[in-house]
Amino acid sequence: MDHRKASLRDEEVIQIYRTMYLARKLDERQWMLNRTGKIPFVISCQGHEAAQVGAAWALQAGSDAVLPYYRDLGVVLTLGVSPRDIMLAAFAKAEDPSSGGRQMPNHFSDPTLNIFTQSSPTGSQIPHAVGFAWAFKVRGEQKVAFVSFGDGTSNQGDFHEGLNFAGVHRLPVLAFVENNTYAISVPYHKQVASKTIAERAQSYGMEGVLVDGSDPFLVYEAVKNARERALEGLGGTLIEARVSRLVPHSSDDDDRTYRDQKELEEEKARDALGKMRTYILDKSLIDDAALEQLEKDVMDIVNDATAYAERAPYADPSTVKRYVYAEAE
Ligand SMILES: Cc1ncc(C[n+]2csc(CCOP(=O)(O)OP(=O)(O)O)c2C)c(N)n1
Repeated sequence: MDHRKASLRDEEVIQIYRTMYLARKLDERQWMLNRTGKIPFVISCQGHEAAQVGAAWALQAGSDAVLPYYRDLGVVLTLGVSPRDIMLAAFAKAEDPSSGGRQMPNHFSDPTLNIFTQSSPTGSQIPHAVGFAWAFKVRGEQKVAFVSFGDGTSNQGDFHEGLNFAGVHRLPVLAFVENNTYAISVPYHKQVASKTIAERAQSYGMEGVLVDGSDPFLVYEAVKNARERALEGLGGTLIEARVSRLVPHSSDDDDRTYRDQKELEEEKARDALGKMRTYILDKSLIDDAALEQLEKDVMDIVNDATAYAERAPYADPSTVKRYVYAEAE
């Protein structure tokens, strides 16, 4: 889709590409750090960036409640989480703002940006988001709750209970499914009988929208429209973005045991990040030299975040009980 059809300015398109590129490079760096034994775990955004940045571009940072899931590096970077904060969590250092180095990486949280952490059981963030939306409605606040998750998670009880409640009460919830067609090793056709996840919205009395998650402008438009409907009191939307998972489920997984590598190579050839790079050059939104400089600047940021987090101190062992037990005043 042409970005002008989505009323996006040229400069915004460059920023969207930059954020997608930053997410990819931070993610790749984490795999290198994991394979060299420096960080314990990686769970990737690779292949989801276009959908994530496009979706978050339509949100009001610091006002809307955002309950992302572990792949949503592109969402949280768009909303203002810094690369240093991402790396501090990856290295489990004391200064990590999401948990002081205690939580698994990618359980993103930043209360100053209204980003609230998910719990590790997948889908538990959905009823939490519905609760936020209910509060917004009761208080008459012009805000929405955005919650994201994967296709496998749309089979959890929390999904059905949360969306049913949101539908009954016409709550301003944007439920965003990043459908990469795998739940670890289980392919879509073995977990969902319907053709799409979006069509499940009908049974909750909500709008359902299916969108190509490799096109950030389409995703932006879908989320923006859904947000406007929600603010008009017309209820929530279930948005399904079709994306690709370009790497194994996590750094503890070997996808060669269950995934057709030819299919994976085909998905890599259609990588949304490469498509976006071609788009901004073809539309002359940037020239080769400026794009090279932009990418070099991003790598400097990734290097800075890595060095900063690696040098940062671990939490003091005497604080081990902090955030687990209430502390005496
Ligand atoms: C309730 C629950 N069951 C199982 C798990 C283990 N688990 C972690 S991620 C995951 C797959 C989720 O797949 P999906 O929702 O499609 O998201 P994706 O990782 O593919 O983006 C599973 C089964 C969990 N964390 N919580």
